[in-house]
Amino acid sequence: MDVITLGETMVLLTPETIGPMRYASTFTAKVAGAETNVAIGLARLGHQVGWLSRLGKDEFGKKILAFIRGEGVDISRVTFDPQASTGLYFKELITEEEIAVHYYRKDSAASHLSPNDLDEAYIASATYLHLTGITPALSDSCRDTVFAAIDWAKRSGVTVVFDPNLRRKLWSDQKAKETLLAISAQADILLPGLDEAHFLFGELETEQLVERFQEQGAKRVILKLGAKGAYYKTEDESGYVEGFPVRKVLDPVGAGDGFAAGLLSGLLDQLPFKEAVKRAAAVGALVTMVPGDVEGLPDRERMEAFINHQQHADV
Ligand code: KDG
Repeated sequence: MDVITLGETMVLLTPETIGPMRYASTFTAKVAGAETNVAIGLARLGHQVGWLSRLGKDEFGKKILAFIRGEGVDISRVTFDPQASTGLYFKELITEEEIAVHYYRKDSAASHLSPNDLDEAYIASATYLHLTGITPALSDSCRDTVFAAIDWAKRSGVTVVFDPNLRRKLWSDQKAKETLLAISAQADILLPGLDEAHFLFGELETEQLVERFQEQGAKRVILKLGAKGAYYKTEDESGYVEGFPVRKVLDPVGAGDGFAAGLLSGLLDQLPFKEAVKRAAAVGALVTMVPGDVEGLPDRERMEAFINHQQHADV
């Protein structure tokens, strides 16, 4: 495996009408979850990727499994839990530009993930282990699972990639801070957003924020700056990468996951670090142009055309 990821995936219900959701009568049902968004992004770019999770033994669980499998992600380590339901998530379109997210995932099947669900040999087979800060927010056993997975990865020389993905609806600020800092400190590659870095360290400048993460132990840090691109710092280089212009952002949710998929794809293709960050910015931008969390993730042809078109536009 090139990349293994673990975490919760839900059925995403989006009203077909704009406005308060109480007036909505029809919804589209899609599949979304930060970790499988990344997995799908990587699979579309031709990489070998596996997802480990639990689903409810219900129709939504079956829908998710079929969808993720259909995208070419290895689902051999996904189990069905007969005692709990698959999580749901609603994306309310308050106005054309304003989105609110509502979770129905308390006590979901995935929140019962525990270290016993981990397969050490499976993790050891990967080049990268991708984790997000959503999983430890779901329950204590999920948090233990994340730390156990990191331990296994470290023991086997697997590179740990962590996206803090702060979701304040899921836990208290204090618990989020403690846990996200503890995991960030162990990350070989850390992918915070600017808001998350401010949440953890206060209103410091971009470069100071990255230094703070590195002082805590993170090795390579890429701070995502939204439409402005990203600032990255590794053991031996640092720099800014510009964002790719997007004519109209139709749905920003999932852009960070696209960024992670683009970065890992670039690193797996042995691109120089800066080029991998550029690929990350390109895939992140492409995701925002299509409604849905995964629908805008490009295949290789689309990604290359987008990057090349932009490079010509720069000349
Ligand atoms: O990163 C996009 C995710 O936020 C979305 O797909 C749903 O995993 C999700 C979450 O917990 O918010």
